[in-house]
Amino acid sequence: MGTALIYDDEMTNYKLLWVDSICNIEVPERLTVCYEALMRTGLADRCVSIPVREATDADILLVHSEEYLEAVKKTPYMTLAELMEFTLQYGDVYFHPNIYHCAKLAAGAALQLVDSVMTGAVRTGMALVRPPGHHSMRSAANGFCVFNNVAIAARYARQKYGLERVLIVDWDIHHGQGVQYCFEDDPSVLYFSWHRYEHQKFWPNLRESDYDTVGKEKGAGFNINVPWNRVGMRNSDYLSVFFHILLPVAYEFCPDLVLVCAGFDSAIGDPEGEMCASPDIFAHLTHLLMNLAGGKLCAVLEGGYNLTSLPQSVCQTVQTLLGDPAPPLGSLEGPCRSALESLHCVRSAHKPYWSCLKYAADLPASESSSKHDKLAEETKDKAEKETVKEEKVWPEPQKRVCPPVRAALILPDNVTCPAGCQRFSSTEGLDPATISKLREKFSKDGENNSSLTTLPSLVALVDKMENHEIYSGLALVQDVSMAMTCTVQHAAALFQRKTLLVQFSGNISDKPIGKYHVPVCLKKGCGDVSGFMHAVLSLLLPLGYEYDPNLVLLVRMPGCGIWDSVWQQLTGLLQGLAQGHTLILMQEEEKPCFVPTVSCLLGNAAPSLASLCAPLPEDTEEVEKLRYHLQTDWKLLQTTVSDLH
Ligand code: Q9C
Ligand code: ZN
Repeated sequence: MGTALIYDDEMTNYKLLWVDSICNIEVPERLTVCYEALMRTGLADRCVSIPVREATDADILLVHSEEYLEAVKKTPYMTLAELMEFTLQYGDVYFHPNIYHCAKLAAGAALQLVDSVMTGAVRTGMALVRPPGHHSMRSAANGFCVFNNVAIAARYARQKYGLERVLIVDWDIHHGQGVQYCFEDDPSVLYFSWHRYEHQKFWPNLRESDYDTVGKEKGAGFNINVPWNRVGMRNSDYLSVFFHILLPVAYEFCPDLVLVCAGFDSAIGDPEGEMCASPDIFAHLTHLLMNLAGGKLCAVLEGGYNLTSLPQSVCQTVQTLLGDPAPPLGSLEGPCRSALESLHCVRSAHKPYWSCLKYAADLPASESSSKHDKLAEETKDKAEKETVKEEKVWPEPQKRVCPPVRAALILPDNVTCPAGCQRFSSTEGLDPATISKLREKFSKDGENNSSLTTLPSLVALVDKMENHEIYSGLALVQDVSMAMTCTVQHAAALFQRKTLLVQFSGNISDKPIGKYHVPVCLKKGCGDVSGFMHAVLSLLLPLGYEYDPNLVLLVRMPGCGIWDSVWQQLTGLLQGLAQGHTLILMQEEEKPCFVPTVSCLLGNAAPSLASLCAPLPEDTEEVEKLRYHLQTDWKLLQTTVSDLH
């Protein structure tokens, strides 16, 4: 199933007509550079191109007042002086005779995208639009925004398709206060936003952008604000917030649709955000959201003002929506002190509302640490104001490798190979010495034919992954333990020990915990879906990302009792690591689960899990205990400042 790309040149046909040093960054080229980059890289051709439409009055009235709509309707007929005066009643925005038309197209593009995804014409998509939307309010334009494209899309999707829950992820660097106001008391729309805040010193300077604004009445808990109180946040800060706040809550919420306020002013080089996250982080943010809601994800452009990093970030997002495995991020540090403070504050503020946060640490009563930070900040600010901002430079994202074979399968002869995969049984290219060595090592019972055929194939498959001829693989074998030992030994030599081995079994490991050995014992095994997902999101993924493996070996021991849909989630999420080099080992008897697993290897989304109930307290405790134990070695596991050693 495809990826939609919605774009129309017409949305470049308005611009700032007077001098205004705040609005001069919102230029038509923002859109043209993105589209050109998508064309140049061939990504646009791989997408399904969907035409825009104008949003109707009824669409716009889902979010905005009649008075406001009628006022904006008059702008095409205004003189320059009248436009300037009209603009003055709003903050940080400009009008142009053609902006009303473009704003209807921008909102309409978001609705076309929702329709394409909800009817199943495509699985995901992105709309490249101007003007952006997330700052506009019921009766006000604001922050370059006229109509709230994503808020309208959320209401529209709820109404037209009867959706019960919509998740809005706002990774733009500004707070989408317009979206917050729209859904504040509405538990059917979960709004998540991170934003440059600097203790309210950054625009739009609202008290209600802080972490303790969590939603009202029935909507309490369904508004999540993550304030960034320092500039310069990096990839690891963004990922920490995904692992320890957004993803656990999103899986518990269980959305029917994911909408992204996809602003790229959160990337390095942006004059507004002044953050340091690289454009390829958006590949991972996208990937991590793509297994929610059965993969139904709509990204709608918001901000992004650096004309170099903006198109790079857009390409990373679209390429991930197309299903290409995410690029390597290289070594990540832990989150910085200020990010940890925010993480701690948000988790404790949302603790009453989400069972995944039930064991989050409380804030110290005095809030002294954050006061310290404020003081430090003020001294730093003074120093900074005197130094000139220097231009940031960063390397262009590497071209993402796309091996010709997506999934290679080692199967017994009586099992048919699903479409889109390659049956793999090859010792070609292996030297005979390797084969006889394998035979020596593993043929304990002489006649065991798996050591004669399966093991050499496994070894050859790993080699081809290393050479980027194959992304991922799956083997249905007679003896999983033997296959695992063999693969680990071979990969250790080949990949310099950068293999992430994820093993599921019904047995308890007798080896003690160590930096490189993390046994997780869940009370109901893998039977408790929420306990299991908690372990995956807040323990396995951060460990995996910080370890940065070249190969993920996922082993399903017989009788591990893991549900298919959970296993599929795991398979999907782990493909963000090692550039998608995932090798799965399963026992021949587990055939029923093999087709769904292969589907995930092929880049299809895992089916949505049912809304998660509270995990067993013992399981959460076990995971939290491990996280606490390991966070000196693995910084991405930290969630509070006191975790700093
Ligand atoms: N330097 C969007 O990104 N000006 N809007 C802030 C502080 C307004 C941004 C001034 C920025 C609006 C969609
Ligand atoms: Zn923005």
